[in-house]
Amino acid sequence: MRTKRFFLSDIHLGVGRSWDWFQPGQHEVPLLAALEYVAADPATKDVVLLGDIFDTWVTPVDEVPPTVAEVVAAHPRVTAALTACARSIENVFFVAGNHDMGTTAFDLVDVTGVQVIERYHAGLLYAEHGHRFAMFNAPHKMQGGLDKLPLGYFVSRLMAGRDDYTAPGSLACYIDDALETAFTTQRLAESVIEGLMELTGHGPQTIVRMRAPRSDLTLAAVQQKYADLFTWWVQKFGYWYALRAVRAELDSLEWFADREARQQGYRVVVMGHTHSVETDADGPRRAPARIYANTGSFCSGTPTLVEVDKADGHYAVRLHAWDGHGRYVPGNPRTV
Ligand SMILES: [Mn+2]
Repeated sequence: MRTKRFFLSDIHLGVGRSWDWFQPGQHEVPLLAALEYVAADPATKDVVLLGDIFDTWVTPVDEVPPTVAEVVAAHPRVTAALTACARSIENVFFVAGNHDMGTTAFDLVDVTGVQVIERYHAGLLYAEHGHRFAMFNAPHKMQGGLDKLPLGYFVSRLMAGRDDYTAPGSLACYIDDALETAFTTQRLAESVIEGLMELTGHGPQTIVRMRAPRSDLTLAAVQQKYADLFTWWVQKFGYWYALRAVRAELDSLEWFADREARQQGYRVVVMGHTHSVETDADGPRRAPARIYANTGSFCSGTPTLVEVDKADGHYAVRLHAWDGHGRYVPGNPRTV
């Protein structure tokens, strides 16, 4: 019986540039090993690529960022491993994150057998990347139109290439002050960009190069574009939700995962995005009502997979971590 679902996320494949978060020399072996590992397990039903698999964001402001198709072409071994995986199990699904926002089946035409879906549901198991809950990375819907790039996109462009920018939360130490100011002035986006301009030596007239059909724009225009970000979230979701959405940038998506579980009745919610691996069970000890698991990342020293085994009406959730010596080691399951 095929009852296991494996989730992995935040690979951040690039096109082989020095600023890419995925460095093939360091990260390709564990990634290929993970795909073989899940494909070889006779109980694997689905593998879910849970977003930020391809990175079209982390590119310095004076370079034009790559497309998903260019990223795919730069990784023939990964593409082959995904194709092989899709052949040996029932389904390989792709759910877009923020760094690969807008990826379609057409972009993945060369990754045979990978199915693009918006969100993953299997009974009371639910998974998505999770960026829509984080204020800087949620698709930007304030001004309508097709351009949904959030403020976080420009944060990535400004921070690309810095040694201290290795994960979404790593800007926390720079924007703390900006956030404090923001809560009194409500000029969140302006303060964040201002803080990052100071840090990176850029000014309001610095131009961010974009790929057509998008137009290049200045950082002053970026500040203008997102000026009402915090106010818009407060109007749409309320003040406390908006505050949580800022905290989600620095911390965890747990509050949102629990909220989804409560409102929709899910037993298990899996998300990625934060790069911090987590399994959190709520409810009475030994019999938690629900579990939130986070897949961590594949562009770090310890790549991690989340497995959810759905059998006999129960869900067993466990992490599998790379041991640094060629193997994945399963952790103890939590059952709900
Ligand atoms: Mn993400």
